[in-house]
Amino acid sequence: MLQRPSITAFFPACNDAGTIASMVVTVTKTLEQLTNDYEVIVVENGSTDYTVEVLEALAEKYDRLRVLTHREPLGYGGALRVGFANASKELVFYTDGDGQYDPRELLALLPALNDNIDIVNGWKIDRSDPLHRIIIGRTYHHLVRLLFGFTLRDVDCDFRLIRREVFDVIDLESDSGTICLELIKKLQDAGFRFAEVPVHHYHRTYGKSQFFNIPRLWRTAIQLLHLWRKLVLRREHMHHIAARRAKLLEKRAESQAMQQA
Ligand SMILES: Nc1nc2c(ncn2[C@@H]2O[C@H](COP(=O)(O)OP(=O)(O)O)[C@@H](O)[C@H]2O)c(=O)[nH]1
Ligand SMILES: [Mg+2]
Repeated sequence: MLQRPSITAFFPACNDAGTIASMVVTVTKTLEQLTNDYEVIVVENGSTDYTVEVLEALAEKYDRLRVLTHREPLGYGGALRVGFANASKELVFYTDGDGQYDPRELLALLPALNDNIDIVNGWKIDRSDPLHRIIIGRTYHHLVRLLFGFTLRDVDCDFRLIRREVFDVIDLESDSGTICLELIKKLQDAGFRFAEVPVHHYHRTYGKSQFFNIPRLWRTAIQLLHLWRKLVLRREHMHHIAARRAKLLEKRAESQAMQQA
């Protein structure tokens, strides 16, 4: 396990007024147990409830909190990309702002991150969603596993700890929820190594899912096919990955040699 690493924690948030404050407070307390070099980021956009007011009040009290609000629609993928691009610490932890995961379980992710691991991915012990979502979720899981050749247990678990340097190797383009597939596929293809840790998943206590409506599901299906064509058939992302990964390994070897000297 890394000794007192520096950590960025971020949450995407859209209409999460009822949960975002407890997420920020809980993650701050958790990070304080792990390190004194941390920051918390909330990527907000499109909220029509009082999320923005809550975030403004929090930012006055928490000086490590950075609130990034965008006027233009980002989509879930766009919000994650903003989070990754603005993360400045060695490790990046993210989960959703809707309170369906418990940020304290970051304490379970960190010990799994050793020298041989680049990403610690959660897997949901028990999915707390309505039955029809669980059935559709399982079908989706098996379908994308087959289509993209995933080996992870739960690609769709938005509770992850990632070494920031992997973003020097892979670029992300998705605007929608398919970003998780893009992220895992590219990390897998770039040879990064995963550990998996069980995490709890809770029912929504506030607001409603941005994803789960028919037009959005339809759009997701189309985006999934596009992504498959790009990442599995064409594999264009592989062109730059090899060179960038070689550079990263060189950098790692150099810093290891420096530490030993
Ligand atoms: N900033 C931002 N956050 C989003 C967007 N879409 C979803 N989110 C946030 O991402 C999290 C997951 O979205 P949600 O609708 O709960 O997806 P579900 O949990 O799969 O039903 C929630 O905290 C949302 O507020 C978006 O377009 N922009
Ligand atoms: Mg959710």
